Amino acid sequence: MKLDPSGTRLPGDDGFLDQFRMDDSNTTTTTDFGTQVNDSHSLTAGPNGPTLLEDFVFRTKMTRFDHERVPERIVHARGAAAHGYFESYKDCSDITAASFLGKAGKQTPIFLRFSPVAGSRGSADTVRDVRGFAVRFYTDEGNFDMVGNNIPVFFIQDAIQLPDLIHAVKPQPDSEIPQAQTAHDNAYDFFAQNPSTLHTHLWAMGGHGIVRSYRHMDGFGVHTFRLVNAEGKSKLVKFHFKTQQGRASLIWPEAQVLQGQNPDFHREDLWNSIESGAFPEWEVGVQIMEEDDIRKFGFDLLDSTKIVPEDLVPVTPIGKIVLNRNPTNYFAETEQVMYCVGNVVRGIDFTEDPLLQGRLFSYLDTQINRNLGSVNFHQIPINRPHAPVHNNNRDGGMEQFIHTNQHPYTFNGLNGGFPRPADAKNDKGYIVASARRVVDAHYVREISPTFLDYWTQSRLFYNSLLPVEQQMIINALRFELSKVSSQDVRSRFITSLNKVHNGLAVKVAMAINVTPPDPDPKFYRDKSTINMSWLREPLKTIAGLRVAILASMNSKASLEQANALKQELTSRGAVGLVVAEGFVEGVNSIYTSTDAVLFDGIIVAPETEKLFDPISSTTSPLFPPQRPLKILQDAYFYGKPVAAIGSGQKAFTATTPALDSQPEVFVAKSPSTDFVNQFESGLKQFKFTNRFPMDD
Ligand code: HDE
Repeated sequence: MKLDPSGTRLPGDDGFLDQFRMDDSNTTTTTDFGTQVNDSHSLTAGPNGPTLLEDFVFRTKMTRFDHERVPERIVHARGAAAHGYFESYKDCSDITAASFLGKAGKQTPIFLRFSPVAGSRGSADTVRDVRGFAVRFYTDEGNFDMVGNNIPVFFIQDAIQLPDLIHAVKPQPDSEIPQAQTAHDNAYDFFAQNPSTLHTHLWAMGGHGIVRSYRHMDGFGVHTFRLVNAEGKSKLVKFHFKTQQGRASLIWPEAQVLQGQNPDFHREDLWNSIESGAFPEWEVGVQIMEEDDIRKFGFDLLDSTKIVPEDLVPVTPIGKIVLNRNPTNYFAETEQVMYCVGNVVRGIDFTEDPLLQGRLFSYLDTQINRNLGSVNFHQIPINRPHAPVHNNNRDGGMEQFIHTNQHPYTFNGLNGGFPRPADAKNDKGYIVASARRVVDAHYVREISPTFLDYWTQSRLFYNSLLPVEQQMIINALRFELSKVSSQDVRSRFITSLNKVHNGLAVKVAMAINVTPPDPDPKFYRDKSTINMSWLREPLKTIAGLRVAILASMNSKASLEQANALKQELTSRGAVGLVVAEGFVEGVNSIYTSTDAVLFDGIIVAPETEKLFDPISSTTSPLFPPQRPLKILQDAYFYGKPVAAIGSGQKAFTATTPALDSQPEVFVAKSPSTDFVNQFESGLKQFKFTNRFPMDD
């Protein structure tokens, strides 16, 4: 149980999980069956003899260990999650009967799990991939799971293609190489053959595939859903979760180094932010459309490869989510949370999107596999609704309840007819059959003709980016395709890309030995829209951003000023860390284990000249050759804000190029408020993109 310092529960903590917590303080070890034992030594036939089969203490302990793992998720295996709450901004009963949206200020507990898609549980956080954004709302009328992503579109249009997509992006079947990457032949073969993948692929190649942290990305429901009010009137909606930290992404060279420097970078960021009280927030909103709008915008609202541009339909805010508590036990909560797209509550309904329809089957099915065949996964504490559960479902592996009703069938007369099917007279919060109508049509096994334009929105996305973001896509595709060995696959992919944008296709082609294609103008529509870019807006807050202050343990003044700066930055919400050659008082990190990628900004403290002198730093036994210089220089090339105080500015002359002659670096005689203000605005700008080379 996490309480705030005043001893009261944090918002969203209704105490539900407390009944399942196990506190071992001041206890003696027992077997699983309650017998007190000493389990630190096996039972052997004499001090040098074999272990005895009758040693139930050894056998049960080892058996439990042997069975500790359940199958990892087939996709989204790696993840990090946190508890928090949703707070409704207003009474939304005009559009939905959902009770958690029924009143301004109403709070509902949530559990939100973030996850890259392709890698296995032990893969690195900063791989290039889509990120899952799965929110469970424990509403007073049952669980609502919004199992979304950080990219608003998806690769395919029909769920039956998911096994193909995932087989293509997962590692090679024979060697299981490469891990958590799409930079290989199978993935690009699939992308080239399936143009529906283009739009999502471009989002992933832009910064949205290598986010700075889970806190710095948006979430999307992706499909069009329905909201239904108490009168049964429905609207079509797209769900949005807009980060209140601001959008920020890494660039590929730093993301790659981070995979080695700190494979848990995102996990740690989320954990530390919450522990430090910098609770991440997202504004929840919906784009609201009428039932008749399904094909009004020139594309099909049931096609998950399409966004609804926000300049056509703005997002209406309906509430916010806040994450304020870390899990107590990773396995019991983050690993065992089992989201189901089919978990909806009254007031929320599905659409006929064929991707969504297939997901309604898959999640429930996969949870049964993950729960080792048991259908009772919903009885695990993290999966239990906080609303009461009564029905005639019975038994199955690991059943937790002792049902007293001896007449578990509907309709029974012998148990008073209970549990009674919900009805309009007695129950206000029950789901009725949707008012949807089925169109009279023949069975077909084909994609809807209204889904067939794969290029207009891919180009819309590309057109809506800043030139520097377009360059990131070019660089990303050059990198990815350089790992594809089949010349056929490379050519086919370029042919497909050329239908999005000739300039893009040509620039990628020239790096990978494919003949640059001629334009294919019949596909090109030159529109752009808003909110596609992650670089246009500065960050809203510097909370949780990491700043290294490079100091020297051999100078008192250096450490003093570094610590003064650290304090000032920390008071503004950032994480200031003083780095020096070795650990003395006032040092948080040492050069030998520090790298530019671990920080969002760098400041050089005074009296550090010797560290940056190429000769002495090459010879220092306290850190790898030239490490302080490399940190400064790399940070500059990664586009991070860099600064120097007083004589620390001498470090700027040691770099190539010499940073003292570069615009956009911060210098000051002393760590004045003015200086910190400027540096803070540099952190909010996040990336100084003038430093990134461009094709033209
Ligand atoms: Fe998933 N997806 N998916 N997916 N998905 C799973 O369910 C599936 C899709 C998403 O943190 C699996 O519990 C199908 C879209 C997230 O636990 C599985 C299709 C979106 C998570 C599955 C899709 C998602 C999953 C694997 C149709 C964004 C992790 C383990 C093409 C809107 C949830 C599991 C967590 C997980 C199936 C496509 C998001 C196999 C059939 C589109 C965030 O059931």
